[in-house]
Amino acid sequence: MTEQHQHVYPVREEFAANAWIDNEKYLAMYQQSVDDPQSFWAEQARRLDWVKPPNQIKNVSFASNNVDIRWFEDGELNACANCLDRHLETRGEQPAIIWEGDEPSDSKTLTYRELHEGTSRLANALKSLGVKKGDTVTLYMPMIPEAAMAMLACARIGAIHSVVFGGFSPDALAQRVVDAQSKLVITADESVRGGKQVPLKDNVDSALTREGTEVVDNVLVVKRTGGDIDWHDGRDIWYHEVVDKQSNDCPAEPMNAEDPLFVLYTSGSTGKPKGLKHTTGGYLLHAAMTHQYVFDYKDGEVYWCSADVGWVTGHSYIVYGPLANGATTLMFEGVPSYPTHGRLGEIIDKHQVSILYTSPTAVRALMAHGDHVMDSSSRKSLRLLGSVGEPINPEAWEWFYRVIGNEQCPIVDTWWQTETGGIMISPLPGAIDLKPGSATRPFFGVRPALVDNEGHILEGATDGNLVILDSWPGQARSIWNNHERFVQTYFSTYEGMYFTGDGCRRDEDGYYWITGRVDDVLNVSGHRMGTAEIESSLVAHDAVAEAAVVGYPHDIKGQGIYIYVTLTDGVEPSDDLKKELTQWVRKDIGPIASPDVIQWADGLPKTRSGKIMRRILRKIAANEVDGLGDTSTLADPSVVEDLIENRVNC
Ligand code: 6R9
Repeated sequence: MTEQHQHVYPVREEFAANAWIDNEKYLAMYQQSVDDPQSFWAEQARRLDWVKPPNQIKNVSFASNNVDIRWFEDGELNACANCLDRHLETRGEQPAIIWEGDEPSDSKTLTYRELHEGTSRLANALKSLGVKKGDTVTLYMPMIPEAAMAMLACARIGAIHSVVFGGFSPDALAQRVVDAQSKLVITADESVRGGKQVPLKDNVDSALTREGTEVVDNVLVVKRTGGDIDWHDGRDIWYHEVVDKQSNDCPAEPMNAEDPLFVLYTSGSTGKPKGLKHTTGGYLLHAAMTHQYVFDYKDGEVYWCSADVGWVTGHSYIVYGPLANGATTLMFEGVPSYPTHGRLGEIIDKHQVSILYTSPTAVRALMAHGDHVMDSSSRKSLRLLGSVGEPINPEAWEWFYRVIGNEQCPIVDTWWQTETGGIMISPLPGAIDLKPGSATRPFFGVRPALVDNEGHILEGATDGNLVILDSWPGQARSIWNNHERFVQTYFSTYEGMYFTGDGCRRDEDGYYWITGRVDDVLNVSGHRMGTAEIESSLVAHDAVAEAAVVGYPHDIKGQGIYIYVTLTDGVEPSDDLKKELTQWVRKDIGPIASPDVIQWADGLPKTRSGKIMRRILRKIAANEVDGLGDTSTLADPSVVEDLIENRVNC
């Protein structure tokens, strides 16, 4: 860390004076939340509308022989009613969703009343198609209001949504449909991003030829572009045809607080993607409360989270958190670089956005074009900025602050995970002084700790593995159909603690600095990917005998994907083969998994027991070949020289 990055940005007095939470309040509330979680959360739970208010607040075991997480377990509520119905009386005519299309000329606003009506109609349509409480529905959709409506309509009738990011391939989609056993898929003919069409319906068609997908009875198709698509009579149904004829009256199903709200797939260090199971009461409370306090959201403000609903950030901070708070949430269909790199700022001006929540990779992509990319907008409406998805390097933080925020807006660097449901470590902007690059301090009820590799808790300023010592309401309860894997992945590394998979440093002020994954998970442009997933895709190709995937530092994406490939005997390396393997992975997993670099390797560095030493491969990819460390345990140390010699510059 160089001198310039030690810069501290103190909370501004005028900000603190108007903020929900100032420093004094933060300290008092934090203390109460960890000293007496039962009473703290009993009180906080009142921010939701309960059909039956809970008496049981927290009932949790992190013991590896009995991981059991329950919050508000005797309470009943409906997440959709909390996001829509309860606002109708006071803010029925207020914009709930401002939608900005891919083309700047294309935007529209849905009031709470309109969103409620559309959602209720869709909920009735789902019922008419035989979707029942407890069924799963897979969503593979563009960033259009129907995506939010589909999530909420599921919640309304007690169905469990599984949103699959629209950039995933047919195979990846099929895998998730089969794992969740969805009888219904909701999609669109095409999505539009950056002026290009993405054939969502075609992808669904091809996904549904895969083994196991016979479970799908119907595909509901939103007409987004009117593009040419194939039609399977009896299976495919136009969204507007079935939704328009429904009544707009659909009573919200009372759900137990611990009934699942959604499943969301994410990558791990091993095996297939896992479906994290989130439940209703605790998740919604955590999403709503963090949205209000971390973004210091005030009534009437326009708030914009630029994530996709296919990721957890979109779930918690485009849909559930903001809508539970009666906020106006902006939903953007396109990309920040289309039609020009000024688009992000232009959207902020056009809709008078107060709060912008985006990713370091988006900031770095703009930064690469120089300060003038922001010249087409004033961004005077902005009051607060947020960052999520990966560590934000201090240079990008400073640029975000200076150029996008005109040196007027605090930045909340929010650390959390699909598994945590909502924000865990982040500044509260009226309470915590900022240090560029640090996610700073824990949110209410969150007890982070750093442990060494043996699980001993480390005190004071130190580096370590980040764990969370006690449960919080938004925590995932399990992995879909695989509780054992849930226990294995998160609760068996360090007994009695939730292991995040992240490395972290705590400084002398007790600030947390996330240093990145300590497992075999890559974070490319804020997207999580397991190295094992990409490797197993590659070795399925006839030309590939063996493959090892590592991340390397990438200026814009944070991490790039570097692949070492050993070819099958007799196969000749060539640029065409590199292209073919790149296409192979894109097709298998999706464009987000595209390799950045492929290096041919005659052999891979392995221990005598056959384990690939990724540490060495990571160093070579990063061009840190002087610090390779001990290579004496390798079965054949000579492969390392060969790899260094043939390193691909990146
Ligand atoms: C919300 C989300 C989770 C992983 C997480 C960590 C990284 C997220 C971060 C951050 C540093 C931040 N991460 N936010 N690292 N600073 N502010 O991104 O969920 O897709 O599950 O990724 O992302 O490594 O473990 P998810």
